[in-house]
Amino acid sequence: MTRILYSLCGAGEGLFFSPHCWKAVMALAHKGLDFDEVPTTYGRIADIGGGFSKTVPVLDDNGRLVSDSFAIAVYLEETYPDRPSLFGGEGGKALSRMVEGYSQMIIHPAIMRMALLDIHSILDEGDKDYFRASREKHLGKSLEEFAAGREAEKVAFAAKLEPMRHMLKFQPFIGGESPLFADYIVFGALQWLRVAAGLAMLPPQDPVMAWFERCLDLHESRGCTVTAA
Ligand SMILES: N[C@@H](CCC(=O)N[C@@H](CS)C(=O)NCC(=O)O)C(=O)O
Repeated sequence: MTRILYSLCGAGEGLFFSPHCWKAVMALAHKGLDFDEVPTTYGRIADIGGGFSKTVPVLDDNGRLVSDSFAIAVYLEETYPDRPSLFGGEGGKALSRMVEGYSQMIIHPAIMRMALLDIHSILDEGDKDYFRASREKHLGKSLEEFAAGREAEKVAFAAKLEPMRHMLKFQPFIGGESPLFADYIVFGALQWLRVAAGLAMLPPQDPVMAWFERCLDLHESRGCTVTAA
């Protein structure tokens, strides 16, 4: 039995920084499944399974290929139902889509504004031109122009986590007393920021930081295997 997760890396093979790949890593760890995390640059994604996916993460579970972090979590839940649940039932799976929307539409764009140049700087040299060209085409401006608002975004960022602080008044994890995949969705976003640029824009006494530290401690401190910027 071989289980491989293809996971985006920067310069240095252990520099795993992708929010979506961290979701898949934490989902596999939550299920208690052994896997090899294969460092994959942007330039190597096309080599996985003969061009199976344009994006990582990609899970190869003994020959069965699955791409997309949420689809990987659903696959793991259905394939390994006797392992700890990632969703706590159908309602939890449905609610996790709301958390995915919050993370990708509110938190990710803010992280892009704060950390795009930092992300570019930690990439493998062979990826830098591709990243710049593809992101500048998508943004319609240079990385530097886009990053001009980074200091203002650092001030504005804490307010975007207010839904998390509201939730943390009632429970230690989005999943309740213990984490579920929904926690790993937001964790993946903040781990991306931590690895690329650090979390200095959030005060240490912020309840979100306490929750994030709890997530870093999970699954034999898997999240701490990559150091903060
Ligand atoms: N919806 C996908 C998004 C995956 C995704 O966008 N991955 C990025 C890395 S964080 C990627 O592989 N991008 C390839 C590229 O930009 O060429 C998921 O949740 O897995």
